[in-house]
Amino acid sequence: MTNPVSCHRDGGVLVISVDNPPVNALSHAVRNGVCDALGTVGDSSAVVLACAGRTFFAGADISEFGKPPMAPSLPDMIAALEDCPVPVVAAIHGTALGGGMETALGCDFRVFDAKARCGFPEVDLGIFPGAGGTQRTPRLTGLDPAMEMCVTGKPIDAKKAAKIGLADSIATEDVLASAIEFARSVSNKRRVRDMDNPEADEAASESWRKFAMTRRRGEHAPLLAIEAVEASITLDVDAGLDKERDLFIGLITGQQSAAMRQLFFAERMAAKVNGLDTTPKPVKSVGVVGSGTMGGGIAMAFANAGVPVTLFDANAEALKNGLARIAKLYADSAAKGRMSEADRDARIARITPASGYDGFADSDLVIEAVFERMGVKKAVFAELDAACRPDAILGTNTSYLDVDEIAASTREPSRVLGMHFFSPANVMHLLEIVRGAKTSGDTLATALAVSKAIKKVGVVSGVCHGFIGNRMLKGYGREAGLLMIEGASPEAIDAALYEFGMPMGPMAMADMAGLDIGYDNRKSLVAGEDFEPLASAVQDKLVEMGRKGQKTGAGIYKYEAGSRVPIPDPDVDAMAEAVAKEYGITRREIGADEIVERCMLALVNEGALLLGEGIAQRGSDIDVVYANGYGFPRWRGGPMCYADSLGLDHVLERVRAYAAGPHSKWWTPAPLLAQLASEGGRLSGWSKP
Ligand code: 3H9
Repeated sequence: MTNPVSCHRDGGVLVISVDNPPVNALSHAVRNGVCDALGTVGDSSAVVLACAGRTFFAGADISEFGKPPMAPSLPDMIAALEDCPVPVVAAIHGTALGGGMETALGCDFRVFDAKARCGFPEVDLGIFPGAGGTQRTPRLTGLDPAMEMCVTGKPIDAKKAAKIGLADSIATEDVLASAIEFARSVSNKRRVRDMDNPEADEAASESWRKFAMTRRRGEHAPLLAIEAVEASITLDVDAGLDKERDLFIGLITGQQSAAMRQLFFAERMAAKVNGLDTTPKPVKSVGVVGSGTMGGGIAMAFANAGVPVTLFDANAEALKNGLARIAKLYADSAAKGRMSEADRDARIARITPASGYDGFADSDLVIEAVFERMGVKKAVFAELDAACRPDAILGTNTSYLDVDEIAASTREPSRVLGMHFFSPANVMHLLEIVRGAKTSGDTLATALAVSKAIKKVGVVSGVCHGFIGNRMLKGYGREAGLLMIEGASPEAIDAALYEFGMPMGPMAMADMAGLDIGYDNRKSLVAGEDFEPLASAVQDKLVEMGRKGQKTGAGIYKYEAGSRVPIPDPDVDAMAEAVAKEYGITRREIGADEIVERCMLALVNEGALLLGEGIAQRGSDIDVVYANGYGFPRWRGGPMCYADSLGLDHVLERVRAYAAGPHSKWWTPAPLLAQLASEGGRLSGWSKP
């Protein structure tokens, strides 16, 4: 294996250069190479540590976690940088993340490229900076910025890094040349470990604890990160590092981090499709049909990524309103300081209205986001087929409908596929890419590349009603509806699933989405075959009474004018009781455990069915869909990973127990679940052979 670390001298400065593509992860060979290179300092006056390629170190090598440790460890390498007899300067470009930033903190000085960013994203992997970041950062920045970086995981830019003391200099031109020049100008070491302890900051501790408990509810790492940073106030560096190590080991060996690390790799794996080796086509301009909430959000997602968008709506008034809504959303973001006014104007200017389908004549990709009715969609695709270039790709944003039937309304179905965005489309990270029977490899590869370009996680699904996410949701909603009839109150159902880690329970979610959506959808399905009518009996009555959810001020819950806070309604309990009586069901006390088990196992069994049918390529793809599109707690890894953590034997036994109960027809165990349970396999690790 070639050594990823090389050295050369520039005058009296030893330049240690690391080249470990793609992101210079600090793998064993890198750590070893850097330690060896430090042994060659000789009479050099200073050392510069730099990386080749697109970025400074992106952190510890996550693929080494869980394997036997190999010396030198990352803390050993950082100690070697500190022990180097001459000053060491880090030349930072791209992103210095996690262990990469901790390495930079082991250097005496840090020179940042003007576009470089740094941060501690470890919380997103269920851990915190475990190579000194929690002890060295607050010594440079004080408590509050250190906690912010460790708890939010959000990277900061070079300017902010300089402001809080992490960057000593910002290079406007070549960062390596600037770092070498900087190294020549310093003669003494300035180790962060030798700096004073930071002062206590009760207000910062309290406010970051509050943040961790609300915004990262259920996660262990953010709270322990605060505890580790607080240790830097009183402990000397070595004792602080020991404390950091103890807490870190507890996290890295725990279930939460295992689940979140699995999700990290699953998100990158999702973009890979077996047997797909075509080059994506360039997409330089995009068209969107429909300027409602979805269409507007999709247009913004592209405008945010710098891609010009043509927006058309058959209703001129709706187009005007859509453009006004987009302008307001951008204006609000700029007013909150999330973007500059120039940036706001540039994004708005990227969206051009069109007065007809001929506006799409030059578009490389056109996405339809009109009313969810097959007839309407087919009419739009026939228009697009005629108006667009023959090589343009046509995507439908349908959430349920048959993509093959939509594609059949064009002359060339190979260029058609589903591109199912999640609302709000400019914010949500998931994009379900639905591959039709005739979708070509080019078309699919292009959609996957587009997804990455607009910073979404693309997951490929086959064609079925609701694709991966919404099809699985059917069973989840069915069990919630049945539980309500059988005796659980809506608020008890919501509380149980909220406690499990979902951002909101299924009842509150149905009210937010609008009860009429499910109602209309059921109209196109066969009761008893496609859905359980008993489960939606109360919702059907509510819709027929005009109670469609938040938007009408009442649904399963009531809402005060202008408020989204659900208020339990005894009338709804009475309705559930009446339905139970009508169907001869004796109501009973139902505990949180049963609520969670039934809703979750319904998701899991449907997920296993989807895998067996080849709709999803891998179990981990399903986890990516649920973590990014449905708020499934990332620290549980997704429904398939959760099922694995329960043990598939146990899951199968419980599914069989429900199959022996009153709703047996919905609980036939998925053949793949039975197979993997008997083989000792894992759903999240399963992929299509
Ligand atoms: C840590 O540092 C712990 C320490 O505090 C304590 C230790 C004791 N390791 O995302 P991309 C792979 S924890 C291994 O598509 P981009 C990735 O899987 C670490 N592999 O590129 C993918 O592989 P493939 C803290 C890694 O340009 C390829 O690189 N650091 C790592 O969109 C390209 O990745 C982080 O959490 C890694 N650390 O984004 C940073 N990072 O091609 C994690 C990436 O086979 N990384 N890979 O699918 C990122 O956030 C992004 O990768 C980055 C580039 C922003 C750097």
